[in-house]
Amino acid sequence: MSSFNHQVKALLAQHDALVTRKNSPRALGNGIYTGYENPILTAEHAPIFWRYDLNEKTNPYLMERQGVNATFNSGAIYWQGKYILAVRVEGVDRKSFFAIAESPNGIDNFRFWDYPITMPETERPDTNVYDMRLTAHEDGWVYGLFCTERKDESRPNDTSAAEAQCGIARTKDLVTWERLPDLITYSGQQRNVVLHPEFVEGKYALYTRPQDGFISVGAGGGIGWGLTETMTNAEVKAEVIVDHKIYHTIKEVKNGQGPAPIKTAQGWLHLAHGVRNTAAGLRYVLYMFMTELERPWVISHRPAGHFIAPQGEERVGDVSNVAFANGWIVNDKQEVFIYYASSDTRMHVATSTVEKLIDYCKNTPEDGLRSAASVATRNQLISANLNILKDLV
Ligand code: M1P
Repeated sequence: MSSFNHQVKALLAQHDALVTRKNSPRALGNGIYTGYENPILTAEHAPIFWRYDLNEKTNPYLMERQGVNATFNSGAIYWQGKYILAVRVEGVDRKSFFAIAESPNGIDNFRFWDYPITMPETERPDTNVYDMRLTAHEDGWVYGLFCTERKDESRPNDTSAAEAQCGIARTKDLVTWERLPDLITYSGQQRNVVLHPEFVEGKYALYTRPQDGFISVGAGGGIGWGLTETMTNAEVKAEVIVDHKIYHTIKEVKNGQGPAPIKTAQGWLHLAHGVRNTAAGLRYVLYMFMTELERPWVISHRPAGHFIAPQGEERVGDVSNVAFANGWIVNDKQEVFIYYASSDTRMHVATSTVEKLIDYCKNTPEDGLRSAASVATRNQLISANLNILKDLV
């Protein structure tokens, strides 16, 4: 065998060893969820044939011609017994695209399908697309809502001036996607828009995130809610904020709905991200809340603080100190697989159950919004625990 072919085989073997590596639970959990030792997807999980030209004639040095920089912010769906992610893959050219990766068990052995998603464009081409939320809607379609980013043409001399809006596509097989017109709202920009899985008052319901600028949400912001008659020409005429950003909390600067909420007998479970500013830059963490079953826009339970924050190596990456989630899966056993990205670089999983997440949302104290209130809440826990410990030891 030629040395070239030998090297190709070595690359393929190394890739296969990475993809098939077993994942194991981290030793000590917090009772709410189980974390796992390894990321489930990294840039190196992208197939070798996506990155290298494997023809010796055109690539005698076996160069990685089209490198992949990151695999992160993934939508998720349980599909024909498989755990499916619609991954945000970012090439070294900084362009993101979507690609499906599937796993038999949800915690390891994620393998990309041969081709990324070919996402049709509207008459106004996207510069960059990312952060797809998948919703299996009761109308029978699987919708993918994502951010479409384009140059802000009103500021032609500013090469960083961008505009974010909500792109919409739908599919029946996750392979062929029908692109629909972008969502129309009456806010400046939109990111983190998510389709609720059921009709509400006979209409499609959307969680939105109005923002004044591309990065800064400005004076507004918060997780919004609005209805649209149709998804084929989606338009939210009235947006109301249902989860506000709040001073000196984990969502002081901005927040955004994560994946579509999970329906339970006791209400809807929500996962979201909250952002605060620090001397070291923005810090993104995940938090949860529950909304009423019949009124999914009305919050019934708000556990204080973060649910998942970036830890250890997760804190470092292209955009450090970020935990971000736009996908989770409930399987037939009511187990929940929470797919989160760390620092805009790689994907992880944490597992829990519907029962545990309801308990977490209902029985974790709310944020009292003052240090004194936090101490009072903690003191109740301490005195109750000291009574128990007295009898134990
Ligand atoms: O870089 C962190 C995240 O920033 C944006 O999220 P948000 O709109 O809430 O600020 C998105 O670009 C997201 O993709 C990214 O992970």
